[in-house]
Amino acid sequence: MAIGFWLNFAALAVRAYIYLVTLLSHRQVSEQIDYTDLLMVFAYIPFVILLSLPSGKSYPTPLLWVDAIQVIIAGYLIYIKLFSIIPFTQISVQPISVERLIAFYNIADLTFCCMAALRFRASTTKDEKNFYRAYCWFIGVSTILIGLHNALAGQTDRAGYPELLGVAPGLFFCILVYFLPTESRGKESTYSRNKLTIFLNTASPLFYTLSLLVLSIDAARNYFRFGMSTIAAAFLLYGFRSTVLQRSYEHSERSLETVRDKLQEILLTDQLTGVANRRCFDQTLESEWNRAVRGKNPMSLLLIDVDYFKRLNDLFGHSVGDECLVRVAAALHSALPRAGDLLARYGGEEFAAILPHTDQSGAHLVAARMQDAVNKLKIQNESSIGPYISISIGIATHGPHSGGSPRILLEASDQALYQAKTNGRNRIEVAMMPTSPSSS
Ligand code: GH3
Ligand code: MG
Ligand code: MG
Repeated sequence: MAIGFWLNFAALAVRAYIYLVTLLSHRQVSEQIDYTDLLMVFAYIPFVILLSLPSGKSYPTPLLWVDAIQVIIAGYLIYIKLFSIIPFTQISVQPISVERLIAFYNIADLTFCCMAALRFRASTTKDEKNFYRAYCWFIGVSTILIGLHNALAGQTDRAGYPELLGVAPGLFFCILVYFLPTESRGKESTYSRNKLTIFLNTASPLFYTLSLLVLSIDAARNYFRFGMSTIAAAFLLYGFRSTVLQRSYEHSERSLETVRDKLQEILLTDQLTGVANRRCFDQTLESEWNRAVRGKNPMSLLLIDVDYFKRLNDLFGHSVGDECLVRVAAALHSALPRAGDLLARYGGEEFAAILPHTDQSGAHLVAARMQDAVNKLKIQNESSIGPYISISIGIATHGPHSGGSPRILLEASDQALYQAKTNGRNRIEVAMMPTSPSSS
């Protein structure tokens, strides 16, 4: 914006000086082209870029450069089109009429009013809303004043005081900036992205290339080589832009995938022991059950509970209890060599293992291996059954012809575990499952 305003100020200052000198010397308004109009056209460039920046997100710098180059070329082509002159060559196909120039500035200002209003509507943050509100005010008042100036000054061949009206919008802007609320920065309140925002964010970059192509094709009629070079430039810049965008999409897709995997892992893992959590257990039990029923395969469920764990907590403290759980989980896991088996922390000091394609004898073998692994840890505890930590296991098996549901399998293994507890702990009990043709 600063660049835009400085260019504008420079053009207006030079122009004001020229008019003032002409006015004081009572001369005719000079027909000769001064390049203040080139500055005026270029002063629009930063605003075009500004008004087409995507709302509510950061914009990669390479894209900003591509846009800037496209708009600069477009501004240059507009100047050539308007003035029928290649700047600084003094070769003019035909001099520009005052009406044409006035029409151009009026149309450009009105277009900016519409763009600013659209951006105000599509703003997604409070800062953006404030900014575009101020910009709407500025461009609105400036369009009226410049329109007035052009209407008054354009009617006469002599320089008159209305020419000085041209500097008024700049002054108005300074006053506006002076009274702008400054505390708005950093306020987080955001507005939802509506369809307009999404449309503007997506379509505005295309606008540059399209304008550049149209202007280049038009320029090629009078200045063939120059026009063809800018057409080529438009394609090259668009190609570069697409490559940069594609790269950034690939990058964000990869990082999103990484975050998604990480979240999934967090969602399904028990934080303390690192084995699957209850959520993962519930999901897996359901899916493995369905698979077993479809394939008429057996599956077993083991519920494992640490004996007299409360005592260990009471004796040595919770952190020792936690460490014990971590080691017990690792030992239980080591007893499950098959990739398809799942060990989960069912809750507190209870674990569960889902063993697909495993019948009762197989499940018993695994349970014995688990007991053995935990016994080998020799974690100290003092209870009526010995000086070390032990586990009790309840087994329930779903046979190829047994009925029921995952819930019944779970209840059966819980019953078996209860049996193991009441029968003295540090033991394995097997649940009796109903044998009826599968109903699901
Ligand atoms: P039983 O042989 O009948 O299973 O006796 P128990 O003491 O193991 O059974 P109970 O269910 O009464 O005690 C379980 C204890 O496990 C109670 C609770 O404080 C403790 N506990 C549950 N989750 C955790 C945990 O994450 N860390 C620790 N350190 N202790 C836990
Ligand atoms: Mg216990
Ligand atoms: Mg328990």
